[in-house]
Amino acid sequence: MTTKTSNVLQTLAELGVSGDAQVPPLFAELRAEFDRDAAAVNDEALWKEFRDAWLGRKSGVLAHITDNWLKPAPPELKRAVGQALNELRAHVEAVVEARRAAVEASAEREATARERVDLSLPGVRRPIGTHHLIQQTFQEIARIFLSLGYTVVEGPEIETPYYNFEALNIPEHHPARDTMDTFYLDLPAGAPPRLLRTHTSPMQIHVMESQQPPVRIIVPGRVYRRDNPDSTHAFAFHQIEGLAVDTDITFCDFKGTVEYFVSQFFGPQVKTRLRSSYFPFTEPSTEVDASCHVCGGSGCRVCKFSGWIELFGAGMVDPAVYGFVNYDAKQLSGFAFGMGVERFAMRKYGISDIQLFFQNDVRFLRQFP
Ligand code: FA5
Repeated sequence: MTTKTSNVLQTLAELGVSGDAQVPPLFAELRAEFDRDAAAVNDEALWKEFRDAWLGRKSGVLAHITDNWLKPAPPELKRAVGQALNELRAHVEAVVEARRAAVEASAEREATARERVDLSLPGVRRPIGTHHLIQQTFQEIARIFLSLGYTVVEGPEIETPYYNFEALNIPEHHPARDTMDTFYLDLPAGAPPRLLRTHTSPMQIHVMESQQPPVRIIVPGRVYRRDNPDSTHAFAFHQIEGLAVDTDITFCDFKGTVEYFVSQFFGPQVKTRLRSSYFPFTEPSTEVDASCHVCGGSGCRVCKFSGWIELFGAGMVDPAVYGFVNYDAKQLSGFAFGMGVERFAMRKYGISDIQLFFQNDVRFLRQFP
């Protein structure tokens, strides 16, 4: 209670009021003070304080006036005090209610302003991942072969020695098995042996076993070898196998396909050459080289100053393989190839260490969005 309203704790006699002419100024002063208090109320806590100060049942200003001024007032003052008190009460109650509504409305306005969603603001950009460079390279190679009418098939990473070797014309003790040092699965004694495929070529057999020619497929997938990791070798890496078999496929078709693929992947300025090689499941076998896309063939660090870069192994399907899948070797011919995907990506993007593909260092990955 302020000093001014503290006079409501006194009786009229103590305040020296003896005639009804003195009553209205007394109430006018109170009302002015109330109006000043009301003007300062601007939040809910202040409003509650203000309401209790004026309307509180026991110690509110109006309760004190009733107890100290009205009740003990001499009969000649009672009417004037009663009437003035009623008027003041009506005013106080109306203003207290109006301030409540105003405070509530302004709190609501503030909350709405705080929670307002501005739809015109640009959204918060969340960083999203991208495909790994290996996946991107898969997709790029697949896109080229799909445009030539090939389809994509996938197969198991756990294989039998039959599919990984024998049916590909690599019998037991054949030296070609040594070049693909193999992870065998640790199985209970007596269980048929299983291995992690060392190349995607077993899918040639699966596909030819289940499908009649013409065949035009590519097979992307992960393969495993007991190779010591270094800058060009990993023990788990990726290959893309290709196989085309039909009644009239020639070495020229093979060469044309290779040239088209290489020029699409590396650019039209890149030339190809075929070098004689050996794989038990192709005859003749060849290694495909491309003119160095960095120096154009004049020699640089990337091509070890030879002007050529080795790309992949390939060849015409060896007729012995057709025997394993009941294809008629006299009627059919075809070619196959197997590419190392990491090595392709390394050549195309100038990456010097294959291990970078597997370390998941975002500083490396972010360079290939
Ligand atoms: C093969 O795996 C044959 N299956 C390819 C083939 C298929 C020939 C069809 C003929 C017909 P090779 O062992 O060369 O061939 O491996 C193919 C490619 O895999 C290599 O050119 C190389 O790019 C990649 N490669 C081989 N070993 C590794 C390794 N440890 N780490 C990364 N890439 C490798």
